[in-house]
Amino acid sequence: MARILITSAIPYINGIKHLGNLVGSQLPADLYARYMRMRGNEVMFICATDEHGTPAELAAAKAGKPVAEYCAEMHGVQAEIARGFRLSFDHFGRSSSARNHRLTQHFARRLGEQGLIAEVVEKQMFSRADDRFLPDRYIEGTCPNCGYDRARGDQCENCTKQLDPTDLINPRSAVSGSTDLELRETKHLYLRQRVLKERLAEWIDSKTGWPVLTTSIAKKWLNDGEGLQDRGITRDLAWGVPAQFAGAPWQGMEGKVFYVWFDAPIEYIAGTAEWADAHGLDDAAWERWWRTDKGAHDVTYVQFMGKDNVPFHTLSFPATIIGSDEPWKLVDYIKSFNYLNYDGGQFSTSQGRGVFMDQALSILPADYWRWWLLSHAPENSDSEFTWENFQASVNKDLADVLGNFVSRVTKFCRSKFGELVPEGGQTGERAAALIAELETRVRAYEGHMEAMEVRKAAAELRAIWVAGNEYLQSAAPWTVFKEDPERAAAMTRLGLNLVRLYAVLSEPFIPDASARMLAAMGTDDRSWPGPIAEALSVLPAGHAFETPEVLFRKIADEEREDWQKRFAGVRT
Ligand code: B3M
Ligand code: ZN
Repeated sequence: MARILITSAIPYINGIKHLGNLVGSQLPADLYARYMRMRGNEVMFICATDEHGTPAELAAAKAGKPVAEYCAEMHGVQAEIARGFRLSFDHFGRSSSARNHRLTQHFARRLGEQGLIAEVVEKQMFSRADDRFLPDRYIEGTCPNCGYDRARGDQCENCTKQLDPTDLINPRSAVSGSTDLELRETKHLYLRQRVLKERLAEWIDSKTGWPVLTTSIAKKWLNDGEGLQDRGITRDLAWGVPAQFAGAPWQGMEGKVFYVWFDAPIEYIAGTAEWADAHGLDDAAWERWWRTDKGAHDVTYVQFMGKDNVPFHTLSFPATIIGSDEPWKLVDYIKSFNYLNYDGGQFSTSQGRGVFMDQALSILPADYWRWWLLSHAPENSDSEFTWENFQASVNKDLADVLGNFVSRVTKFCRSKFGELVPEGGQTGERAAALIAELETRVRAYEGHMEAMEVRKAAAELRAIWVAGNEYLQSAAPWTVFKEDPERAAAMTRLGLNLVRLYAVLSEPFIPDASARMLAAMGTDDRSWPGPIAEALSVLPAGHAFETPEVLFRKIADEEREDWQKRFAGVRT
């Protein structure tokens, strides 16, 4: 039994995530966590909401609520949707938790004590009307390059030119619209990443088995242009982890907080501590996952995230950990994803384009989405969601292949032998061939799951379902029954056992259907298959089962067209 720590990138608090966000981190992380648990490993699966930063403050202001209240509410909403998608977090924490405040300040203090924090005085735009400093993207004005009048302080959306706030003509606050702005001096803390460059490079070079998508991004940031830069880790904001605290090795940081990307990954650790607190456990319970001096030396730590998050996880967060000079667990493997596009364009939260998690669940149950998203995960390149493709996958893979198999076996048995696993003779050569095929396929499936090859695993699982269907089709117990009911009974017994085996193998992808299949088979034997012949004799003759209701329904053309229209525009 291995111990596996799994974290998913933590979604921002402001708003409900779209399906592209889901398939880029939380969902594949859940797939892996479920698989590892099914294999009998000890798993700790942590996610949380990422609650700090200007976007959270502004979203709260827009909702007319104090930011703490807004975050608490949205955390509840996101947690509920996560449950709806059956994301099996051991804990879904909050980066605004007391645990994260303490740990973030702890890391900052350690980094300061190691001489890795610099105090830098710089000039920033201050809005007198808003009584606050404005981050670059909250300053708007006219683009000096193309004349677009809503260019942001970091970039013009219209002509893509990179800008400084001082480049803008007629700059104004995006918060209030006020033009009463001035450059003011302010002090910030910088993490001296350049000092850590060699140690980071060495660490990344030691990760020979990492996906190219992960290492290429890391190396680009390490070596491109001027290479790794020191990074500002504080902001002039009210909402966040205070940068001035008892025991801090600096002064004069009142009214400032740590940058959201500094405290967000620390929440992986804090979230595990929150888990321990929630279960009334002591610190040792979470430290054995995170402190190599307290039991975490034998933990394998895997992170899941979209490609845009890779630099923060291959460089910034490791810089925090390594720089602390304490025995914290570093990530062992980073699984990163490309983007999922939506019907000829991009999913967009800011523009409300695409299907969002709550909307998806209002149309169809989680398993339908889980199956499509995972079997089309954007692993080696970006992939695209289209309604046609979604309909085809659901109807073919889930309804025609798996659902149909379960329904045929159980209905046939009920009509000829009743709802008890039938006794009977030998199954014959076809069954032997099926078992041999499954032996190979199940081992291949395990290999893909272990390697986090999500699409390959889905393809193998589908092939495993297809094999059962083809067996049933060619063995044709309904025909054999007329001549040799004993043999038809044996075939049916095999079929019913296949239903249980499919339930076990499919659990990580489609947990609800899996549970229904097991319930229908009247068993809670979820043991992972060793030799397939053995796994297919778990349900003995005389064992009672029930014929389940339709496992997966088909998507009709009219429905698809209706959804296509409904989700063509912009979410309001
Ligand atoms: N919230 C960005 C994102 O959701 C950010 C991830 C933090 S992971 C520590 O894409
Ligand atoms: Zn422009």
